[in-house]
Amino acid sequence: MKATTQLRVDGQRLWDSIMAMGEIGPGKHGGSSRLALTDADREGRDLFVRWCEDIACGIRVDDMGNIFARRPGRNNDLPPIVAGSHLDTQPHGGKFDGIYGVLAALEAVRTLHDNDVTTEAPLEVVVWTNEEGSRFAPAMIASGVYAGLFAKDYAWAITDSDGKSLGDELERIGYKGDMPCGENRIGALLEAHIEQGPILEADNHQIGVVVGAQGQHWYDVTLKGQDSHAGSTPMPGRRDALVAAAEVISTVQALALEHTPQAVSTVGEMEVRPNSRNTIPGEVFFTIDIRNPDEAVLAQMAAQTNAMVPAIADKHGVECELVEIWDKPPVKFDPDCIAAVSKATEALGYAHQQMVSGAGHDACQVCLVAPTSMIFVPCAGGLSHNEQESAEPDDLEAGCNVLLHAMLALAN
Ligand code: HGY
Ligand code: MN
Ligand code: MN
Repeated sequence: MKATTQLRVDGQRLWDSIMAMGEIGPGKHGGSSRLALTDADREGRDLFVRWCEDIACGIRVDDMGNIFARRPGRNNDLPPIVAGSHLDTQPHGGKFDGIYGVLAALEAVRTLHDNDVTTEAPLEVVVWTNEEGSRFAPAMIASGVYAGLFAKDYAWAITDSDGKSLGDELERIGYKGDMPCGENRIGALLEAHIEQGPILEADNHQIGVVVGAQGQHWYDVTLKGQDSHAGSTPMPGRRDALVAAAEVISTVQALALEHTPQAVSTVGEMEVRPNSRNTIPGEVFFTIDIRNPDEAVLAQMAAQTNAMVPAIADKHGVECELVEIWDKPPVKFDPDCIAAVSKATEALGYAHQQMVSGAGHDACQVCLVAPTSMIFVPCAGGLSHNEQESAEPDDLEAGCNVLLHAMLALAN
C-alpha cells in the first residue's frame, strides 16, 4: 500500500467528471446554464449523488438542499473534514466555477477509496445550494443559513423573477432534506475554486493559497417616474426613470474608480418598464454590487451609495426605492487551514502565492462557524461568469492534489 504522501489524484478522471457535469444544463456557447433549483440543477445533483454512492459514501441532505456525502473515518465521533463548493451556475456560466470545487473534493475521496485509505476523522464532500444568487438573491444563501447569517424562513421565502420561492423549488426538485441546516458539525472546510481573476496566470503560479475574501454590499434599486408618450411629451416635462438610472449607473462606476485599485462596482441586472420604444420609461429596476477588501473603505462606499442614489433621483424628479439586500463584510480564513494548504502545496512542489479572493464563496460564510480556507487555481485570462471560462487540466489536477493532502493533514 502506498504511503499517503505518495498519493496522487487521477487528473483525467477529474477532467472527465467536470466535462460530464458540463453536459447538464449546457449553455448556448460552450458553458453551463444551471440556475439554482432548476431541473438542470436537480439533474446535476442527481449525477453527483450517484457518483458518491458509487464509492460507498453516505448521503445526507439538509432542509436548505445542501448535500453532504460522507466517507467514514476510523473515529466517526470526530467532526468531519469537509471539502466542496456549488453546482449552480450563472445564466451564462462556465463549466468550472463551483463545479471544480465539488468534483475536486469527490476526486480526492475517490483516490482514497481506490487506495483503501481510511482517515482518522470522517470526510465529507459538500454541495451548497444557490451559491450564485443569480436566480435567488442574495448569494451564498444556504451556506449563509448554515453559518447562522440568514433565518431559514427568510431564505425559503426568497422568490425569483417569476415569483417562485426558494423553498417551493427545493421541494419541487426533491432536495428539501430532513436534516435541519446547521445541525451537522464541520471540523474544517476546504474549498478549491478557479481564481476567477488574472493574478495567478499573470504571475505564472499554479496555486493560490487563499487567506481571505473581500466584502460586498448588494442593493435593489427601483426608480419611479412617469410613463408618457415619446413623441408628444416635451423634454422639460419628462420624469424619465431610465435617464435617472443612467446617471446613477455612471456614478456607481465612478465610485469604484475613486477607490481604485481595490474597489469594484457593478450594475448587472436591469428591467426597464414598460420597455416600449415609444413610451418614456416610468419605472426602472436595477441592482448594485459594490466590493472592497478593506472594511472601512467598503463602509465609505456604502455610505456614498446610500447618499447619491436618492440625490440623483430627486434631481430627475423621480421617486427612489433603494434597498440594501446584503451586507457581507470581508473575511479572513483560519491560520491552521491556511497552513495545511501551504504545507501540502510546498510538499508537492507547486509554484504558489498567498492571495485574497475577489469573488465571494460559500467558504466566506462557513468560515464564521468552522475553520476554513480555500485553494485557487488559474483560469484562462482570469475570465469567469462567462461561457468561455476555461482552465488547464494540469492546474486543476495540481489544485486537487493540494486539496487531497490538505484534507489528509486535517483529518489525521
Ligand atoms: O458573486 C460572487 O462573488 C460569487 O460568484 N457568487
Ligand atoms: Mn463560485
Ligand atoms: Mn460564481
